Amino acid sequence: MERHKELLSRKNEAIWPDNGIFTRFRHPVLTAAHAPLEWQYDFDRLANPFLMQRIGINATFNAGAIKWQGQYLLMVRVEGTDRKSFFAIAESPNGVDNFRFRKYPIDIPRLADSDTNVYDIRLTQHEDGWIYGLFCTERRDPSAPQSDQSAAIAQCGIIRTRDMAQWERLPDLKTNSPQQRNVVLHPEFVDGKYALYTRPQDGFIEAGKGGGIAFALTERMENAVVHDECIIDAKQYHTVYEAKNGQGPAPLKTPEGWLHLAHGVRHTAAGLRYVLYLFMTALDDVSRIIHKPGGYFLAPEGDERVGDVSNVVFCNGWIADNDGKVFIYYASSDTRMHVAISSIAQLVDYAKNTPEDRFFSAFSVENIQKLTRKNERIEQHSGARFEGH
Ligand code: M1P
Repeated sequence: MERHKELLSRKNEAIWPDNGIFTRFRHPVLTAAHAPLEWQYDFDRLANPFLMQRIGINATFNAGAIKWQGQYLLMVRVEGTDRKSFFAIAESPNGVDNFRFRKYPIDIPRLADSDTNVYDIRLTQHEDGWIYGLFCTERRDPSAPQSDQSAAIAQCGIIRTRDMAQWERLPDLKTNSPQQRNVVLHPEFVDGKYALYTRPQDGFIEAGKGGGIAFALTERMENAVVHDECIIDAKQYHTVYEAKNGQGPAPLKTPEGWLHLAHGVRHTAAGLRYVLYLFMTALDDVSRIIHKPGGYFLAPEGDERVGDVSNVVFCNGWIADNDGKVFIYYASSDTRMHVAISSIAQLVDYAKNTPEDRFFSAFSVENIQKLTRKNERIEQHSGARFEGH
């Protein structure tokens, strides 16, 4: 208990120098070891003479995020040793350390067709007054033969709340896609409708022909139905999102457009590699991309590279403070949660001024030549080597 208390109150520290785009922090903000001991141990001496762990927590990752009553709230995907994920809220006063789980995990109301597993919630404070949580609900594929015990169907589950305590379950989103993950609700109405980013996919793992981040509209969130999904950001050969991609958290509004964080997946000899990338859409058309830097924004580094599913970073929660600071909550390797801090000004600058991917090595060389020549001119002009930096 003493060690647990120490871990929960450990101060986090920024890692310097950073890359000018965001600042990473020394320690993960949440790990399996942060889970309340009351969830894991029976403290009745007679019933548990060995002080044996009765329920194991395997990982805490892929958290939705929201600023709520002055606290930084993460709605965390907690995975038990039984492989089942559930959601639990952890709160911090400063967003970088001292996260503490609420006493009980969230009891998501069940539908008639129970979810086998729930994960990766995206929280959206919508202008209709509700806070929505869109998450992945997974069930065994009913058409799979008995011999296949891993075929699953993923779809989008929907809950909503007004107080981050009581949750109402709505029917799952209906789309024409056989599988659906990474569905995110846009915070504002578009043409009087609810706007969604979806990720239609053919198989449970493979995006197939439906691959890409899509945009779709639904008249209502109660019995939400989407008829058309229009791909706005397709997977593409020899990019960091060549195998599949998915919208991260709900986009952030800025005076120059909407900031989107997404994950991109590519194949490697060591398996799939997940990185984060960023793009912006127009204020007058949230489905039109106006800036898209080439390459990744954030990729797994150091210890982040290793975990239950190695070489993965995933983000489905960020918080923009009123002073423009942005807290990016990302998970590494399906195991633990981290924070990186940036700002609206930095992210917009990054989106507008990072060279786009022009899909050929020769163009990448051209970009480097252009920048180096520019720096040469600056150096000749000032006679000094970038002293201000
Ligand atoms: O294991 C990496 C990620 O794989 C899935 O993401 P996607 O749907 O884009 O393939 C999800 O299961 C996610 O939870 C997981 O982190």
